[in-house]
Amino acid sequence: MLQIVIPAYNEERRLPRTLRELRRHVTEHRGVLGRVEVLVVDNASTDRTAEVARAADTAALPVRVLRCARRGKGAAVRAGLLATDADLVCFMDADGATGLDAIEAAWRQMLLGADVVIGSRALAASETEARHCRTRSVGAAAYRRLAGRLVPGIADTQCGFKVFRGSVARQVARRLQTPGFSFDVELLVRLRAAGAHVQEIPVTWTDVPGSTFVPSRHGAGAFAELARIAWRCRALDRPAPVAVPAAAAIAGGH
Ligand SMILES: Nc1nc2c(ncn2[C@@H]2O[C@H](COP(=O)(O)OP(=O)(O)OP(=O)(O)O)[C@@H](O)[C@H]2O)c(=O)[nH]1
Ligand SMILES: [Mg+2]
Repeated sequence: MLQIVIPAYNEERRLPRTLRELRRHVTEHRGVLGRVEVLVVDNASTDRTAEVARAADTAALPVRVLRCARRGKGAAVRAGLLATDADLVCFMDADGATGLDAIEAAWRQMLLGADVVIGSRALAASETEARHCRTRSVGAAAYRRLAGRLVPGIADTQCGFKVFRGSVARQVARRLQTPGFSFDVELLVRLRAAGAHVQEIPVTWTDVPGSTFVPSRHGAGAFAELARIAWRCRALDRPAPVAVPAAAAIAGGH
């Protein structure tokens, strides 16, 4: 069974289409994926996020809604991963920005021995359609440089699509402390330190309007979280960087 965690904050507009597409995709790939279940993690949404999620609950794709008392994407993903019990778990964003073929691609990598497969918008074969403003692009480049020092060799730490062996996800989620958007970096630092085999795969990524990441509101916090992660994880061993083709690292991240 595959359990998919979707953190959702005020996603009444974007979530229904994502769940519809997911249901269609899962139905088409039932033979490979087997049973699939969605856990939507909502915290303090002020719109109808929980209602639209419950309305999408079907036999073809069961959808459960979890509440998370702590605010932030990181806190929500952590709560979602800890609520899983499947052998294969994943998290993805409510906006459906990552093409769903990544699920089968990730599954193939798991069969080849990966413990964790992370979507990347920064590999040569990634297809991305970025439409971020200039301020955000400059901020994203600086962020990538700093994040890259914490997890060398990973081209895109921030893509909202990551797949795990269930036991690995739950083990690392227990330790996660970053509540905001930088939690992916802490996750990757801890996975590295635990010796997990992390494989980055190219994804197709489409910018979906309505982002909950507002650079003026969340940008500074994301950088501050990186500093805290560096401090907290300073004692963890960092195994050798994974090999990523040099020409591949071109974009990605906040
Ligand atoms: N539960 C919960 N989910 C959140 C919170 N903040 C963001 N999210 C979710 O995190 C996911 C990613 O957020 P997006 O709004 O797509 O932002 P992003 O992908 O980081 O940035 P873009 O590149 O602009 O899409 C979405 O599913 C959001 O609903 C939060 O505080 N709580
Ligand atoms: Mg997004």
